[in-house]
Amino acid sequence: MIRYILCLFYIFPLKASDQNRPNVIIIYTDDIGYGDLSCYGATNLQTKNIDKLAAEGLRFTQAHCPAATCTPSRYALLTGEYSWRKPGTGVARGDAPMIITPERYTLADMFKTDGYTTAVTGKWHLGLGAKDQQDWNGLMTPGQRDIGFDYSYIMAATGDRVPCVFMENDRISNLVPSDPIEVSYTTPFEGLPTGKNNPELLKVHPSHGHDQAIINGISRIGYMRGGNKALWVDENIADSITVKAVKFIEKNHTKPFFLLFATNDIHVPRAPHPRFVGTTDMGPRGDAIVQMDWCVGQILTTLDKLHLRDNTIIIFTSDNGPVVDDGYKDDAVEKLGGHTPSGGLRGGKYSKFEAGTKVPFIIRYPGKIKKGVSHALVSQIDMISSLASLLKISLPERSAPDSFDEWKSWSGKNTKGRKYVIEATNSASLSVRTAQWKYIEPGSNAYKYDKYTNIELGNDTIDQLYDLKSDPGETKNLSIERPDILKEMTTLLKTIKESEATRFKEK
Ligand code: NG6
Ligand code: CA
Repeated sequence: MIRYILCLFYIFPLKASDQNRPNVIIIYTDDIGYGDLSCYGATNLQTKNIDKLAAEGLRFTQAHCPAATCTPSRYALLTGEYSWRKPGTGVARGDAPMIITPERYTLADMFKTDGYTTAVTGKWHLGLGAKDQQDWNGLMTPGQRDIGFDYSYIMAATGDRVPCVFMENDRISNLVPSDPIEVSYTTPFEGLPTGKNNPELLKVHPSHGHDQAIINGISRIGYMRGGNKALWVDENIADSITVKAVKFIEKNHTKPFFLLFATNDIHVPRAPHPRFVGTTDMGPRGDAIVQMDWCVGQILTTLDKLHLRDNTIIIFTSDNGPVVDDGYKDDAVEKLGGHTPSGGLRGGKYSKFEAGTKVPFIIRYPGKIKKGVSHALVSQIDMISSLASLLKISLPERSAPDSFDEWKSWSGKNTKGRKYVIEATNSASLSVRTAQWKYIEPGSNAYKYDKYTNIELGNDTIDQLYDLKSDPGETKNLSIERPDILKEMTTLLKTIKESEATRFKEK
């Protein structure tokens, strides 16, 4: 008998701390700007669940995502490597192959190898399957389960890109074999209407792009045919991914779990469920924010119900800064009504200015981290190393090359944070900021404003240097006046760019 028990311990070694290891939930929202939530100053709408999270946790005022668009931010979040070191991490098409390859160590691997059960639900947008070998009607590998997730229920790319289907554990959910799906980003399918040719079929019209396949009366980027039973209903996306997240928590609540809950809100097309329509005076963009807040509420309620509140770390943040008109005529501009999505920062999504990457960031870990507000400079690039440090996990050699252990800042013990944060966009030139200074590298200025959204991109042929302490809106370029600081910042950026890694010394 004793031998049998010892044997069991050998097969399932229990960590001394097993019972106490916290669950971790990252709520990764889409296109939520620094000023979009009431706990960050918005007054035209109320985000009561996120406000509760902020009141019970630590709310950061100087937090950054790694890049000003989705795919590169998500790449950096999951790998701990800056996206600009890795070509091919720009905004991915809906039929892009998997960008993070299986041999790569990821945030999910970190949890999984430490005995956590891991899941991702919601927006993916990091590619799927192998190049030129994608099988939309079969098993799509490599997928999330090859990079450390035990369970996945995802949208392949974005709401505005085909295929408009959910994938559960690497297969299209609800696909009927007699109605296979086909996807193309180059050629329309003969006989099928498009947004361009059949605007009369649309319930929302594009303002730019988004005029290809029509699904649910909304035209998208890319063409698709078939898979009719599997198509998502836009108004139900938030419910679908939340239900799957809640089920995952309920099913796995007796052992430590990690959940990446990646909302579709508030990316375009914004089509909130009818019960949220009109909850703000701001049209679909405002209503989508309230819907996203409701999703957060569902997660909080589930934790309370299962008595997991105290032993679960929740990190709430966004993948990039805000955009108002991102391609559909959805009244977002007309009904803004004085709301400032960027919270007064310059630029927005796509931009090198602060609104591109400075985002809401809230951590709740009841009783374990300080409640209140932190002005420490933090970045999502540090997710892997900071959580590894908290959980006492040693990272494999040469993994997460740019991710620092900032748990002391994330838990409120260190009020300064990182020495610097790198901000990336879709262009080659980068920005670096410290607590006080922001430097934007010169590059092409062919586009001062994004040609679709009219967002100021921060592109220029000259050096830009701003004093964020006295000039958070980046209005006065001090590159000529302060050659000393300019030198410091250019040297810092050069060193980081020339190295292969910042966490460890490359060999
Ligand atoms: C742009 C799309 C925009 C959005 C963005 C990706 C056009 C004209 N614009 O190319 O609508 O989909 O890509 O957003 O097609 S992200 O948040 O996923 O990075
Ligand atoms: Ca985004």
